[in-house]
Amino acid sequence: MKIKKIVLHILQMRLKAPFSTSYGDIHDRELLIVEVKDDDGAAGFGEGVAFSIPWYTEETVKTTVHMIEDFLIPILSKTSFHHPRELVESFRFIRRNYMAKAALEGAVWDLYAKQQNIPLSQALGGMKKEVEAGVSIGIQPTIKDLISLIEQYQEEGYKRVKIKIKPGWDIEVVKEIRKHFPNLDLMADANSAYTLKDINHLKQLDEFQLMMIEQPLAHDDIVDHSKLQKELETPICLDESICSLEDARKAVELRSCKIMNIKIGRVGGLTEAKKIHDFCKEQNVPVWCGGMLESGIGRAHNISLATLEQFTLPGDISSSSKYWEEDIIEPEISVYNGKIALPDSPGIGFHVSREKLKKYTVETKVFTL
Ligand code: OSB
Ligand code: MG
Repeated sequence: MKIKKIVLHILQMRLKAPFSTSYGDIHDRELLIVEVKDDDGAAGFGEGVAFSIPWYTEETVKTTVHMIEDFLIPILSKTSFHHPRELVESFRFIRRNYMAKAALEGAVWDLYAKQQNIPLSQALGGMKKEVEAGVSIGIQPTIKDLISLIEQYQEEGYKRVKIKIKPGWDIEVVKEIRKHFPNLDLMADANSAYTLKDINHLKQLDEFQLMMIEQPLAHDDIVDHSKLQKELETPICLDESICSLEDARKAVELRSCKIMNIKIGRVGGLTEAKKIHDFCKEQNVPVWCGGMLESGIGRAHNISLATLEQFTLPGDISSSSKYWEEDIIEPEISVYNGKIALPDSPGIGFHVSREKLKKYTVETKVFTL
């Protein structure tokens, strides 16, 4: 494959409503769209999922742009390769910076699938024609607000709900939700808000049949999670702690979790994500696809990945309208009866609207290779 030109589009998009987690509130989404072009003018798109602030992992929009511009593009310009899976090896001597690698690799995967004239899902080996949707609801001002949001999402067809929890917004909230929705597929994400000192507190969750508790302890921990899982009936799902196949192997070996959340950006791209998927399949660990408040481009990558077999649980994959007044892809992503149908056009399968891309762009950087 020969990449001729790379364009970095830095966008600023306002969320419909602030998204609140144990860390704080997000009102605006600064995001990076990577576009790669070949000799024939075909374009592939990827999305950088880092935030403006390094609260989730250490990366930010600025660090991803820096990494892509000063390290990854120079490598790409000197590398000859036939398949996007070869990029992991070329990028290996750059430590971590997974979201930067994933953004560029993702654009190359889309371009590759378009050159082959096949959907990205097929290029990855996915067989599903639709994927199960799920919704992630941020911390709300009151439990009443949360209950009415859950009702609203159920009306829209969502069958699985994830809520965000933190100390002071956990046991009572889950208890109240269970009263209203005894059979709802419900899970809770703590984004590292607890420590091992909270074992007895977290044990109170065991009576509410949660599908899982996501990342209760430190963002980089697998040892304490293993101790916690021994004490908890509720399955632990790891998110922040899993940044590579090696991390996944260690977490399974230590029994630090029973379920894994796979995010393309967090693990350095689709190639590594697929490796983690394959490993979890071998180990009988169910996986699901996480979300990062992406635009439709990132979401389209997530949908393609989730067509792989071991994605047996609904992911944080929701409609474009969950976060955006207007998405930058056409058609927008829609949920019908709790599912999202795979488009059948080549690559990510959605058309990127130049007009909308431009409308939200605050900065553009162009590189000719
Ligand atoms: O921990 O899964 C998370 C959003 C931003 C950063 C981290 C997380 C999330 C979500 C929302 O839970 C998932 C989504 O709908 O994109
Ligand atoms: Mg999470």
